[in-house]
Amino acid sequence: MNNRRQFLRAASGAALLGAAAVSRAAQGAVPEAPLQTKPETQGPLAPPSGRPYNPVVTINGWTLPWRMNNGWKEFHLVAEPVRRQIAPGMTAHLWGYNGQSPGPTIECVEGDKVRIFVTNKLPEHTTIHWHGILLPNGMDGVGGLTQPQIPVGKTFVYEFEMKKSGTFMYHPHADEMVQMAMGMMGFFVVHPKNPNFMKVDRDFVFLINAFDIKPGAATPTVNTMLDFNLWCWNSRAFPGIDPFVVRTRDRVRIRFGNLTMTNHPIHMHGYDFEVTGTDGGWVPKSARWPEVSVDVAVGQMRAFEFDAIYPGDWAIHCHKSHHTMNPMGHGVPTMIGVDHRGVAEKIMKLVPDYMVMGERGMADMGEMEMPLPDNTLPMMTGRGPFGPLEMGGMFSVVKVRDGLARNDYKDPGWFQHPPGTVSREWNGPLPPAPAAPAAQRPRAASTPERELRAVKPAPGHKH
Ligand SMILES: [Cu+2]
Repeated sequence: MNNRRQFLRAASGAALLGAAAVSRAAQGAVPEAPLQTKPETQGPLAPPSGRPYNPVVTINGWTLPWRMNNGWKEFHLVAEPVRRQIAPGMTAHLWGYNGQSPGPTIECVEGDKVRIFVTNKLPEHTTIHWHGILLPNGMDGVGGLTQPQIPVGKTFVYEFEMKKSGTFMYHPHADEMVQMAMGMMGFFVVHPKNPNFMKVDRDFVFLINAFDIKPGAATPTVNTMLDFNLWCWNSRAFPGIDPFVVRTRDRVRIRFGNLTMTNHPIHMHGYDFEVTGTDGGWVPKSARWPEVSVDVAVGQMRAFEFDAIYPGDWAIHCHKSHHTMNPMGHGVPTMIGVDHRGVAEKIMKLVPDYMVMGERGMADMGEMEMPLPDNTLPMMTGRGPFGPLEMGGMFSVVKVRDGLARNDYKDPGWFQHPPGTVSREWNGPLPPAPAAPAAQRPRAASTPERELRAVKPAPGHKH
């Protein structure tokens, strides 16, 4: 983690040019704004001061350090252009906070008095709205409605007391569509005052975001309304999304918020779970029901919990299948069942590299080495212990393992299956095909009309 002294020096240099980011007096009062540029999951930040709590782990992200100042917990966010590796092989030019999109997770405790400095290093004005947090109206961060916009180069301060614990987020309420389409958002967790309330052993958080970055480009198309092509968790797409590493028998919570323009049914394999929280608060026990998928609508947050009693590599993904794909290839026509060998031969005489795609489905693309434009992810990619995964976008793995240390979030590698527990090819005799019960045999009424017409009347039959 680098510190921000360099930036503050640069800012005071800029003051000479009449574009002061922070006034000299304010500079003395503003805490450092730590910077993070590594895309890997940074692990929990144990609270060095203030009330005790059980920290969260931000998937491919980090938690913003703070300082205590006369009973106030002080944070410093810097809104700025950033470079974010979406997955190895592709880096996007986004806007974010403190070196990354999304910005750092802010963690504090119910009852805390929080002061957040926001410095605007974007090329346009901004604000921050604290989504779901109960606060004075003037701290709500809606540019033009509850405050003036934060001009380029200026620092504003937000101050409020945490009235309740829960799962929240922050994002601009300024140039709405552009700033979120560029990646400006962050997670905000308020821990309960009693660390034993809703206590879990592992608590993961991430934001769901989407970009429209044309193959070969690096900057999102910001005026896109629905047709996004990069489906991300914390501005990362598979295989760039780190695994959720869990110790067998841990109580686990996974929390996420949706800042895309469509809903995402988040599905986890191997377990059932209960939704225990939303951005509105904790769900009482009597109001929970079991699920294996939970849909998260636009602008919503969900937290679910389970006891990790089944070791394994359990997929976790959005259940919209085009959300587990990367950009390339969606413009390809469906060729399943089309025999175009003759056509391909003719075209290959004209275009030597011509490649026929998709006549048996698209699975071959998981393995194919296709020429891609620079800075572009393959549509389906990633390898597992049994071959190509044929995935992209919103996909990761919950890795439940015996014998991990309490705070060990290192990737433990692939699951070692107990002998005889993996699906395998069957080489023995097949059971005879069962006869359909009489009730299920096709009746004349269900025979397609075309076939009915083809049936010739029996000799001597009269209409
Ligand atoms: Cu989705």
